[in-house]
Amino acid sequence: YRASGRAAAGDTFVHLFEWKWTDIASECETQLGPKGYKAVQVSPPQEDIQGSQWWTRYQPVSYSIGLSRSGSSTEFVDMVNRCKAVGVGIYVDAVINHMSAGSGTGRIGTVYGKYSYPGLYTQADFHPACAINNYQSAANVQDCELVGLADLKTDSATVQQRIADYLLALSRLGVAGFRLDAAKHIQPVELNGVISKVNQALAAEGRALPYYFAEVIDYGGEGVTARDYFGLGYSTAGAMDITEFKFRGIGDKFLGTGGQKLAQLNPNGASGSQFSETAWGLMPADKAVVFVENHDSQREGGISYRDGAAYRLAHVWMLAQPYGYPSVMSSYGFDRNSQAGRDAGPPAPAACASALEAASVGSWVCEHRDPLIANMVAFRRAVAGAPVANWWDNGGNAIAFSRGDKGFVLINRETADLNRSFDTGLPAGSYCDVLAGGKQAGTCLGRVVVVGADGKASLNLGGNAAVVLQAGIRL
Ligand code: LM2
Ligand code: CA
Repeated sequence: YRASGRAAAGDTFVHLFEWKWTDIASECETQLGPKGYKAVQVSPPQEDIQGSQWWTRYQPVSYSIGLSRSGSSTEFVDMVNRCKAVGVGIYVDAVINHMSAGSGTGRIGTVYGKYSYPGLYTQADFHPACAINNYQSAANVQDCELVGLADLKTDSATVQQRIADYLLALSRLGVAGFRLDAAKHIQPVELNGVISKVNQALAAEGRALPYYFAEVIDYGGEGVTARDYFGLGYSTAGAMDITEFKFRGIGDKFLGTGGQKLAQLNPNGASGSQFSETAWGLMPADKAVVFVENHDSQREGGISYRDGAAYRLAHVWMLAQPYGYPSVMSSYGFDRNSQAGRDAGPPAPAACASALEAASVGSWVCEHRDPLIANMVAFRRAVAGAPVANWWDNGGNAIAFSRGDKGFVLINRETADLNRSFDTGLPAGSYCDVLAGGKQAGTCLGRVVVVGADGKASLNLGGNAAVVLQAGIRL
């Protein structure tokens, strides 16, 4: 059996954070399919606690997808089908480690208490109450309560089956994969129990198996490591992937935090100043889901749409280099300087901001539509498998490299212009800048770059800009 949502080298997915199902369906048809995005991670669809904050969705009170802030179950199914029809899978954010922190009435009317969810879980299905307060202890992290959320007794076969039933129901609707929320807080063997139950049932029905990626935050120095989760999901199908949070360190190069610079992304650079799996202690490339930011980090002060050029260029680089399965975050504007601002839920449906920098509180940013991000999705697929070659840097914040003889990337994060000749690795020709939209009706939409018979091209590029060339996209 093949995992239907599993990524091939060169794939990219997008996280449409808090988007409505109906809007995602049309986004698949008008933007994501045409640009080549493999899948969309959607916000948790199950019934949650009431409230206007975005994070209510991380407090389940039942596994009904009848009506969430993103829409109805009918709209959900329509989204799955319409996206699938244009080649875009849906990845559901599966909140399966815990339920709510308190008591009340859920968004669809479920009357719940902490540890008591009618028809689903009773007190016996939860770990005894204790707070997560010691990240050196795997037992504390996995069997106690994360910010007071009722922690499911995931060692119990009945609990595993209940969770599996939720994932099965979604899989049968055509969902292509799952982000396993807070996976670090579930023991690996227990997570494997859940996945095996899902995969075995789907295999028996002759259905494709979902793609899984576990959210395991591992920056080092804790009792639970990402490595603990390697090999999970092998029981019936391919492996499960894992979020590689250390990759986020690349954001500091683009922001110039503490004097960091792009030249340090040279995979063959001087020891202690290079980007490589070993130097950074990253997990193997075929397991890693990578991202510049996620919905948590953008609220914790990390790089985001506000950073404009640095954010765009970080994405050009993430999508141009070969490591990992990249995820692009798509956000709405929020005030990061107040708790209420950071907690604020999504704005009413409206158009995307005209540019990242133009996004304001209460508007949708739509990072995934930015030309420097969206136009890299097809490039990544086109150069898949080709190694990084022809590296050049200025020792500072200008870098260039090729992907074998399939593509060439120049990023100038300096403020000054860059004017010199580059080894592009490409065959001779007149190439169209991919970031400007490539070629249409026989003409380049942006600049034309002439590559000589020696593979060299003279380029004059302004500050905070990039040029990307792709084999085949030429006059
Ligand atoms: C995650 N990954 O492991 C999500 O990426 C993250 O966004 C979730 O936290 C978390 N795990 C739980 O699924 C978010 C949010 C928290 C929020 C929780 C639960 O970042 O701030 O906690 O969802 O809704 C909120 C309050 C917190 C309170 C808690 C319980 O912010 O102050 O703690 O609810 O009432 C007492
Ligand atoms: Ca747990």
